[in-house]
Amino acid sequence: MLKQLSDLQKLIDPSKPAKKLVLAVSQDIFSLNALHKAYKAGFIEPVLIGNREETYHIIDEKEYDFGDSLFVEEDDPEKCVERAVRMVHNGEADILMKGKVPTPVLLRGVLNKEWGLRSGRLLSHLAFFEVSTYHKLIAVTDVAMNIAPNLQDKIAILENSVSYLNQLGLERPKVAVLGAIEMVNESMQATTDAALLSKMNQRDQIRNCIVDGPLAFDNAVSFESAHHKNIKSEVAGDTDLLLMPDIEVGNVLYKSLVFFAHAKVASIILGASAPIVLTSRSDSEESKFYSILLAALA
Ligand code: COD
Repeated sequence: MLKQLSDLQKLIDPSKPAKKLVLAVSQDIFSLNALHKAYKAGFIEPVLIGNREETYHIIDEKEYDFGDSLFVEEDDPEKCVERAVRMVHNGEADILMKGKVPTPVLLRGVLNKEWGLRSGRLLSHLAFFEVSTYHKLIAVTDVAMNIAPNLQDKIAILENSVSYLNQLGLERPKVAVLGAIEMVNESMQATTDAALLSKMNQRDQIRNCIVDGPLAFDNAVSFESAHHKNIKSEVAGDTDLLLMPDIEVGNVLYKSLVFFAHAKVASIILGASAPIVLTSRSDSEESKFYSILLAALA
């Protein structure tokens, strides 16, 4: 069982070569701090694309040594994104990472039809939280990419996340599909979608996991709450993955966990032709480091 984000580091195979990660718009102190740590730990070989003066100002001030890593000069953020995405598209790099550039600018590059990282699947965001009040790492999707997923999108989001969790060694992760309540109410789309996803899972249309929903947040994460409401569920109180109804709920939960519960977080974009590290500017250096680790494990 994965209890802490640091447990992820034990899953890295030191006999495998370092993965090449390209940082788009590299003049970002937090990304460079995390990248340097990953480089020193030996599982990442960085490529930096960005403004030379600003990037080297940070590197020199921090006295970082990136060895023979490649630096590509490009001042315009959109061109930076294009060059970085093209490198991954062409197989010259394994992982794409967002530097000092707005999320939609990076995502539009990733979705570019000619040189982007489309794979035919839906791209989705998966975040892992280490919260002191929960007994293991809890994954949450999608808090940053898909704005208002419909049922088909939720199936694709689940498949991306479950397949990644399977890869990390969770053979049948327990998935709670969240609603405001644990009963089906046809006026609440999240609850009807949740009930359908649970039935699809029972019928083997969604595999390699145990899905239950609708569950309200309290009974998804607390045995006592579930017991109190007389909910019989294999998932309630022991959830590995929370599926969010939409980006608003997801993003507010994400920020609440970090700001109110002091949770540690790491995240990754799945479903593209290569893993993408897309952390937000407010994420800590540690969070960015673990996000790089998630991408290296993908
Ligand atoms: N997976 C695969 N293809 C996609 C996806 C996806 N998740 N989203 C869009 N596409 C494809 C569409 O099929 C279409 O072909 C093309 O991309 C454009 O689709 P639009 O018109 O919906 O795309 P945009 O450019 O308006 O928006 C795409 C974004 C990812 C930029 C948009 O969904 C978005 O802004 N998401 C929220 C990102 C964000 O602000 N996150 C911050 C929270 S921290």
